[in-house]
Amino acid sequence: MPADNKATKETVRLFHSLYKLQNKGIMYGHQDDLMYGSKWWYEKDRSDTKDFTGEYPAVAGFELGGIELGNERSLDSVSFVQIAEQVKAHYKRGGVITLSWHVNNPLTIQLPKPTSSRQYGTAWDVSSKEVVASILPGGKNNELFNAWLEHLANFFNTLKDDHGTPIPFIFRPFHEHSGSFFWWGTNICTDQQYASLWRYTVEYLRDKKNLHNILYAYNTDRITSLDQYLKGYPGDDIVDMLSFDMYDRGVQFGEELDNALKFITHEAAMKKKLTALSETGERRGMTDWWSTVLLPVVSKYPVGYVLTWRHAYRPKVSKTANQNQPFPDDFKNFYNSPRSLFLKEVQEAKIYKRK
Ligand code: BMA
Repeated sequence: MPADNKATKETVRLFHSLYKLQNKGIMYGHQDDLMYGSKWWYEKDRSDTKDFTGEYPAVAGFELGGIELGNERSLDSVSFVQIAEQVKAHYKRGGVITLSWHVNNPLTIQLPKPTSSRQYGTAWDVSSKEVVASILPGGKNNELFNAWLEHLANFFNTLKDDHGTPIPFIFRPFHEHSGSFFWWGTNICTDQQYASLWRYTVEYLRDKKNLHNILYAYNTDRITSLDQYLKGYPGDDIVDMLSFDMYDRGVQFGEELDNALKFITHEAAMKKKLTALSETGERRGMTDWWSTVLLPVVSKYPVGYVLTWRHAYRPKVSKTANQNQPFPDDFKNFYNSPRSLFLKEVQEAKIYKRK
């Protein structure tokens, strides 16, 4: 069951469908797949995954950084109105939606801008270790953070289908806590503060804003043990998915991934939670990464989905041979594997319908 005992029926069905599907195969997900590719920008019904395979990804990822400021566009210049349109379109098709949030830094964003810092005021601004403490109740930025959550909740409230029914989605806030490159990272706040931040955010959205269409994904960056994975874990009562991010940075990746999947999928089975490798990416220079590295390892475990990150829009960069197509040829081998699930298989599973 979803952690939220008031979860809408579509959300409950999504949870159960995903729980079942993770034993059947691994869904493919792609960040901003429906918004742009490296040479195109927001064209109706276009998708890099569909361009290359003929099919949409099973999971569509979208990014919300900037919504908290009331901006019209995300930090990646994507219009939030258009994100809402594509969330609706993908739901209508019967696909899965996941939302990430590179939320700005509520403390440092108030300081005068230093000329030298590229990270100033962003999620990546780790110049202060007081940020999380400052936004929790009693902290000087609590009101400000509430206003930011209000913007987030207002956006969530626009995610409804044609009948006005809230669209269920997976929300993965404060991601990659095991790293220290975001203001909520492991050396930037305490694990206790991190857990409180999570709890505060969920309670705000769920109890104050009455949003009951959200499945919450706990997330870390690379980790080598279950203990390390669970540092800062906010609790089974508010988490629906155990996820982690791991990019291939070298030959040891296969083993690291295997190890992490072993303890995370085992823990998820004990807790009856969903699982995902919520961000990954191929090793530079490899041409057969999808079929020889990723697929064999993820096939050993009940992993709900694997998502690769955005194809950043770079219209001016000249086209080299491998930029003429959005994926390497080997991606077809991943696509053709009976283990991988793209939109059609997920549509057949009717994940939002009563069984
Ligand atoms: C990062 C990079 C950034 C982007 C951010 C949020 O990993 O892709 O360029 O702004 O994700 O999508």
